[in-house]
Amino acid sequence: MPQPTDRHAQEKMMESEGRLPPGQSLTLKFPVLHYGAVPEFNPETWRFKIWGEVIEECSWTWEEFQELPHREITLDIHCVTHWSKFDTAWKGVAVKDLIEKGTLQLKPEAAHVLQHAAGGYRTNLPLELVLQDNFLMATHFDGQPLTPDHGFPLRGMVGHIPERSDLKTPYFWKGAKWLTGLEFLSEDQLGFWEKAGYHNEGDVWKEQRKR
Ligand SMILES: Nc1nc2c(c(=O)[nH]1)N[C@H]1C(S)=C(S)[C@@H](COP(=O)(O)O)O[C@H]1N2
Ligand SMILES: [Mo]
Repeated sequence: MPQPTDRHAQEKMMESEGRLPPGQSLTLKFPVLHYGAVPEFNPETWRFKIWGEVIEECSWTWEEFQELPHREITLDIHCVTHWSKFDTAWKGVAVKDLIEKGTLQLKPEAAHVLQHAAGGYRTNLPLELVLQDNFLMATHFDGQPLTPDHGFPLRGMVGHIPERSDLKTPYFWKGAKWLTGLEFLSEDQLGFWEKAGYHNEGDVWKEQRKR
Protein backbone atom coordinates (compact mmCIF):
# COMPACT_ATOMS: atom_id res chain seq x y z
CA MET A 1 0.00 0.00 0.00
CA PRO A 2 1.39 3.40 -0.90
CA GLN A 3 1.71 5.75 2.10
CA PRO A 4 -0.12 9.11 2.02
CA THR A 5 3.29 10.79 1.89
CA ASP A 6 3.86 8.99 -1.42
CA ARG A 7 0.85 10.70 -2.90
CA HIS A 8 2.08 14.04 -1.70
CA ALA A 9 5.65 13.33 -2.85
CA GLN A 10 4.44 12.31 -6.29
CA GLU A 11 2.28 15.40 -6.54
CA LYS A 12 5.27 17.60 -5.68
CA MET A 13 7.31 15.82 -8.32
CA MET A 14 4.65 16.31 -11.00
CA GLU A 15 4.37 19.94 -9.99
CA SER A 16 8.11 20.47 -10.29
CA GLU A 17 8.07 18.80 -13.70
CA GLY A 18 5.33 21.20 -14.82
CA ARG A 19 2.82 18.38 -15.21
CA LEU A 20 0.32 19.45 -12.52
CA PRO A 21 -2.20 21.93 -13.99
CA PRO A 22 -3.45 24.79 -11.78
CA GLY A 23 -6.06 23.78 -9.18
CA GLN A 24 -5.44 20.01 -9.57
CA SER A 25 -4.27 17.39 -7.09
CA LEU A 26 -2.79 13.98 -7.78
CA THR A 27 -4.75 10.83 -7.06
CA LEU A 28 -3.33 7.31 -6.94
CA LYS A 29 -6.82 5.86 -7.32
CA PHE A 30 -8.93 5.76 -10.46
CA PRO A 31 -12.15 7.60 -9.53
CA VAL A 32 -15.33 6.67 -11.37
CA LEU A 33 -17.36 9.66 -12.47
CA HIS A 34 -20.45 9.75 -14.59
CA TYR A 35 -24.02 10.86 -14.81
CA GLY A 36 -26.67 8.10 -14.85
CA ALA A 37 -26.33 4.31 -14.92
CA VAL A 38 -23.70 2.08 -16.53
CA PRO A 39 -25.28 0.90 -19.82
CA GLU A 40 -25.41 -2.79 -20.75
CA PHE A 41 -23.19 -4.06 -23.55
CA ASN A 42 -24.54 -6.61 -26.03
CA PRO A 43 -21.88 -7.71 -28.55
CA GLU A 44 -24.61 -8.91 -30.91
CA THR A 45 -26.39 -5.59 -31.26
CA TRP A 46 -23.60 -3.09 -30.46
CA ARG A 47 -22.68 -0.85 -33.40
CA PHE A 48 -20.17 1.95 -33.66
CA LYS A 49 -21.24 4.58 -36.18
CA ILE A 50 -19.67 7.58 -37.86
CA TRP A 51 -21.95 10.03 -39.64
CA GLY A 52 -22.48 13.69 -40.52
CA GLU A 53 -19.97 15.56 -42.67
CA VAL A 54 -18.41 12.38 -44.09
CA ILE A 55 -18.23 11.05 -47.66
CA GLU A 56 -19.65 7.71 -46.54
CA GLU A 57 -21.21 6.77 -43.21
CA CYS A 58 -19.48 3.97 -41.31
CA SER A 59 -20.94 1.29 -39.07
CA TRP A 60 -18.93 -1.44 -37.36
CA THR A 61 -19.98 -4.41 -35.25
CA TRP A 62 -17.90 -5.12 -32.12
CA GLU A 63 -16.10 -7.89 -34.02
CA GLU A 64 -15.33 -5.56 -36.94
CA PHE A 65 -14.13 -2.82 -34.62
CA GLN A 66 -11.37 -5.14 -33.32
CA GLU A 67 -9.94 -5.31 -36.85
CA LEU A 68 -9.31 -1.55 -37.04
CA PRO A 69 -5.71 -0.40 -36.47
CA HIS A 70 -5.01 0.05 -32.75
CA ARG A 71 -2.30 2.15 -31.12
CA GLU A 72 -1.09 2.77 -27.57
CA ILE A 73 -0.68 6.07 -25.74
CA THR A 74 0.19 7.17 -22.23
CA LEU A 75 -1.71 10.19 -20.92
CA ASP A 76 -2.10 12.36 -17.83
CA ILE A 77 -5.83 12.79 -17.23
CA HIS A 78 -7.35 15.81 -15.53
CA CYS A 79 -10.92 15.90 -14.23
CA VAL A 80 -12.64 19.23 -13.74
CA THR A 81 -13.50 18.09 -10.17
CA HIS A 82 -9.76 18.63 -9.44
CA TRP A 83 -8.26 15.13 -9.54
CA SER A 84 -5.43 14.22 -11.87
CA LYS A 85 -4.08 10.78 -12.67
CA PHE A 86 -0.68 10.50 -14.28
CA ASP A 87 0.90 8.07 -16.75
CA THR A 88 -2.28 6.18 -17.64
CA ALA A 89 -1.74 3.66 -20.47
CA TRP A 90 -4.41 3.21 -23.12
CA LYS A 91 -4.92 1.22 -26.29
CA GLY A 92 -7.46 1.99 -28.95
CA VAL A 93 -8.26 3.43 -32.33
CA ALA A 94 -7.09 6.87 -33.45
CA VAL A 95 -9.41 8.82 -35.76
CA LYS A 96 -6.30 10.07 -37.56
CA ASP A 97 -5.32 6.49 -38.44
CA LEU A 98 -8.78 5.79 -39.95
CA ILE A 99 -8.39 8.85 -42.16
CA GLU A 100 -4.82 7.99 -43.18
CA LYS A 101 -5.89 4.43 -44.07
CA GLY A 102 -8.75 5.81 -46.16
CA THR A 103 -11.30 3.98 -43.98
CA LEU A 104 -12.85 7.33 -43.11
CA GLN A 105 -13.18 10.24 -45.52
CA LEU A 106 -14.33 13.60 -44.22
CA LYS A 107 -16.10 16.29 -46.18
CA PRO A 108 -14.25 19.61 -46.28
CA GLU A 109 -17.08 21.08 -44.15
CA ALA A 110 -16.21 18.85 -41.18
CA ALA A 111 -14.90 21.10 -38.40
CA HIS A 112 -16.37 19.75 -35.14
CA VAL A 113 -16.96 16.33 -33.63
CA LEU A 114 -19.69 15.25 -31.26
CA GLN A 115 -19.06 12.02 -29.32
CA HIS A 116 -22.29 10.09 -28.70
CA ALA A 117 -22.53 7.60 -25.84
CA ALA A 118 -25.04 4.93 -24.82
CA GLY A 119 -27.38 6.52 -22.31
CA GLY A 120 -27.40 9.87 -24.10
CA TYR A 121 -24.18 11.53 -22.87
CA ARG A 122 -22.53 13.73 -25.47
CA THR A 123 -19.46 15.88 -25.59
CA ASN A 124 -18.02 18.08 -28.33
CA LEU A 125 -14.48 18.79 -29.52
CA PRO A 126 -13.00 20.65 -32.47
CA LEU A 127 -11.95 18.32 -35.32
CA GLU A 128 -8.36 19.51 -34.96
CA LEU A 129 -8.23 18.17 -31.40
CA VAL A 130 -9.79 14.81 -32.28
CA LEU A 131 -7.00 14.33 -34.85
CA GLN A 132 -4.26 15.02 -32.28
CA ASP A 133 -2.12 12.24 -30.78
CA ASN A 134 -3.80 12.74 -27.38
CA PHE A 135 -7.29 11.67 -28.51
CA LEU A 136 -8.14 8.00 -28.75
CA MET A 137 -11.19 5.76 -28.91
CA ALA A 138 -9.93 3.42 -26.20
CA THR A 139 -10.74 -0.26 -25.72
CA HIS A 140 -8.00 -1.04 -23.13
CA PHE A 141 -6.58 0.52 -19.97
CA ASP A 142 -3.36 -0.77 -18.45
CA GLY A 143 -3.27 -3.78 -20.78
CA GLN A 144 -6.81 -4.92 -19.88
CA PRO A 145 -10.18 -4.35 -21.56
CA LEU A 146 -11.97 -1.38 -19.99
CA THR A 147 -14.10 -2.18 -16.95
CA PRO A 148 -17.84 -1.40 -17.25
CA ASP A 149 -17.44 1.57 -14.84
CA HIS A 150 -14.71 3.10 -16.98
CA GLY A 151 -16.58 2.77 -20.28
CA PHE A 152 -16.46 -0.81 -21.58
CA PRO A 153 -16.39 -1.61 -24.45
CA LEU A 154 -15.24 1.74 -25.87
CA ARG A 155 -14.60 5.27 -24.67
CA GLY A 156 -13.32 8.58 -25.93
CA MET A 157 -10.02 9.42 -24.21
CA VAL A 158 -8.29 12.73 -24.00
CA GLY A 159 -5.38 13.82 -21.83
CA HIS A 160 -1.96 15.38 -21.70
CA ILE A 161 1.14 13.85 -23.25
CA PRO A 162 4.21 15.07 -21.31
CA GLU A 163 6.62 17.05 -23.52
CA ARG A 164 3.80 17.73 -25.98
CA SER A 165 2.79 21.23 -24.94
CA ASP A 166 2.02 21.81 -28.63
CA LEU A 167 -1.16 19.75 -28.13
CA LYS A 168 -4.25 21.25 -26.51
CA THR A 169 -5.45 19.34 -23.46
CA PRO A 170 -9.08 19.55 -22.34
CA TYR A 171 -10.55 18.20 -19.10
CA PHE A 172 -11.50 14.54 -18.97
CA TRP A 173 -15.26 15.08 -19.40
CA LYS A 174 -14.39 15.55 -23.10
CA GLY A 175 -13.94 11.77 -23.39
CA ALA A 176 -17.27 9.92 -23.53
CA LYS A 177 -17.48 6.52 -21.86
CA TRP A 178 -19.62 3.84 -23.63
CA LEU A 179 -18.93 5.58 -26.90
CA THR A 180 -21.27 4.50 -29.71
CA GLY A 181 -20.62 7.07 -32.39
CA LEU A 182 -18.91 10.13 -33.77
CA GLU A 183 -20.89 12.81 -35.55
CA PHE A 184 -18.88 15.17 -37.72
CA LEU A 185 -20.36 18.66 -37.88
CA SER A 186 -19.81 21.86 -39.83
CA GLU A 187 -21.08 23.96 -36.88
CA ASP A 188 -20.24 23.36 -33.23
CA GLN A 189 -22.88 21.70 -31.03
CA LEU A 190 -22.64 21.64 -27.23
CA GLY A 191 -22.57 18.40 -25.26
CA PHE A 192 -24.01 17.47 -21.86
CA TRP A 193 -21.69 19.42 -19.53
CA GLU A 194 -21.08 22.17 -22.07
CA LYS A 195 -24.83 22.89 -22.11
CA ALA A 196 -24.85 22.83 -18.32
CA GLY A 197 -22.43 25.76 -18.15
CA TYR A 198 -19.03 24.12 -18.37
CA HIS A 199 -16.48 25.75 -20.63
CA ASN A 200 -16.69 24.80 -24.30
CA GLU A 201 -12.92 24.35 -24.74
CA GLY A 202 -12.13 23.30 -21.17
CA ASP A 203 -8.36 23.75 -21.48
CA VAL A 204 -6.72 22.34 -18.32
CA TRP A 205 -3.69 24.65 -18.51
CA LYS A 206 -5.89 27.75 -18.78
CA GLU A 207 -8.15 26.33 -16.06
CA GLN A 208 -11.24 26.79 -18.23
CA ARG A 209 -13.74 25.05 -15.96
CA LYS A 210 -16.98 26.99 -16.30
CA ARG A 211 -18.05 29.74 -18.65
N1 LIG B 1 -20.98 8.53 -21.08
C1 LIG B 1 -20.38 9.32 -20.18
N2 LIG B 1 -19.08 9.60 -20.33
C2 LIG B 1 -18.44 10.40 -19.44
C3 LIG B 1 -19.12 10.97 -18.35
C4 LIG B 1 -20.51 10.67 -18.21
O1 LIG B 1 -21.20 11.17 -17.29
N3 LIG B 1 -21.10 9.84 -19.13
N4 LIG B 1 -18.43 11.75 -17.44
C5 LIG B 1 -17.17 12.36 -17.89
C6 LIG B 1 -16.36 12.86 -16.79
S1 LIG B 1 -16.90 14.28 -16.03
C7 LIG B 1 -15.15 12.31 -16.45
S2 LIG B 1 -14.12 13.04 -15.32
C8 LIG B 1 -14.72 11.01 -17.01
C9 LIG B 1 -14.48 10.03 -15.89
O2 LIG B 1 -14.03 8.82 -16.37
P1 LIG B 1 -13.74 7.66 -15.35
O3 LIG B 1 -15.03 7.36 -14.61
O4 LIG B 1 -13.22 6.53 -16.15
O5 LIG B 1 -12.70 8.19 -14.38
O6 LIG B 1 -15.69 10.46 -17.89
C10 LIG B 1 -16.32 11.39 -18.73
N5 LIG B 1 -17.13 10.67 -19.66
MO1 LIG C 1 -15.06 15.05 -14.74
